[in-house]
Amino acid sequence: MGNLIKKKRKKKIALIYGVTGQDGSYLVEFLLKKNYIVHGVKRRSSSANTDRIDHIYDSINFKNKNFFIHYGDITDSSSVFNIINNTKPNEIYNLAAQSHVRVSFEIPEYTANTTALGTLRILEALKSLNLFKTKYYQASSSEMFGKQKSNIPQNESTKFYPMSVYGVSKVFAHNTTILYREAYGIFACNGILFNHESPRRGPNFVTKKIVQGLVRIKLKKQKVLTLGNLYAIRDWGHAIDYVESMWKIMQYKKPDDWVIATNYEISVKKFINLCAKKLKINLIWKNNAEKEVGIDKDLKKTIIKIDKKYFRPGEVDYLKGDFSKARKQLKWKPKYNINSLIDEMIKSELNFHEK
Ligand code: NAP
Ligand code: F7E
Repeated sequence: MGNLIKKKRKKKIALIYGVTGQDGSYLVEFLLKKNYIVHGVKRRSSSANTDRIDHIYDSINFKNKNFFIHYGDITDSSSVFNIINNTKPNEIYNLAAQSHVRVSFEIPEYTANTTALGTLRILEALKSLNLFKTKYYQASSSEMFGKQKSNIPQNESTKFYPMSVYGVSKVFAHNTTILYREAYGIFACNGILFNHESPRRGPNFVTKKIVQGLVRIKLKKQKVLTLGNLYAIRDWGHAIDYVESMWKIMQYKKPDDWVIATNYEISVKKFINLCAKKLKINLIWKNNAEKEVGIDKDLKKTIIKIDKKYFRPGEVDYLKGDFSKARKQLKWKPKYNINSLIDEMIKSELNFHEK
């Protein structure tokens, strides 16, 4: 009898903005396993942008009948309105953003339009369509904490001090989410996620760039890896763990804001050292500041150099998250640690070159 009722219960509908990104791709997999019908929004681009989800959605074979893709853009209000109206989702996950911090200094207005105003467009659409039962998840970011001298680790009460256009835009989106929750009663939540990585991470984020570079150097397909600030400290988790937290946030009895992190922090340089050790590269460091170099001691060759172009006009030096609220109320904790994360990223990179 219980099974019969379960079968008859209507499937939940989720709408994901940013479905082609790192987190979007893992979230589709997660929600399909939970028996959701999933709609994803992809933007038009002149070259393929669906690599991360092609294995789930295949337009020729229709591999998954519960997954649908729509063309749309978070900067286009009419498309946001129409997609939400046509899909009438139970849950919206807004992961769409110009998500690169350094790039946000170069395209500030576009970043604000996407990362800040995109949130407003979705919430306004929910309000105009009277969809007050649709839950909303906002991809907030530890980058909002920015410059913190003594507030370490950061939690839900830590004051924001963003140091980039991206960070400022995320603060706007975060506060807009709270406003629509309080002013209109929308079930709108913020997940304040610290850095999270995976084999699907974009190649211009530092962890992927390091793993990709060192593997290629090991295989003699690249000579030098050029980086920026080696001394920034981050709390790095795995995207698979973090998309689970997004879903848990949406299932909690009331809408709220949550920090999601591992509470373990290392510098970019330590991340490089861990990768080098796992790849059996005998790495030593020489010189300071912009002249600092990483040398393969066995081959007597410089394999890491610093280039000023990767430094940012405003830097975030130290991020470490306190996720005790999520641990206690959502019963969430990460399954991966920094070692298993790096192991998986290296393995995937090596597999790629073996093909
Ligand atoms: P990502 O890989 O850069 O993915 C961003 C997604 O947004 C992509 O699907 C991208 O589409 C889409 N997008 C960009 N501009 C758009 C537009 N104008 N209209 C519609 N879609 C657009 O980012 P991620 O690492 O998965 O992160 C997901 C979200 O979490 C982002 O909002 C990010 O800012 C936030 N966040 C990430 C982290 C992290 O460490 N990963 C931490 C905290 C918060 P294309 O594929 O076409 O580019
Ligand atoms: O930089 C330093 C850089 O670009 C990490 C996004 O997902 O997480 C991410 O933002 C650190 C910074 O991530 C290079 O200066 C050194 O201090 O990998 P990243 P991010 O800026 O922390 C937050 C939470 C988000 O929300 C964002 O969407 O590494 N670094 N050398 C470098 N960074 C890059 N990208 N490239 C370098 O060559």
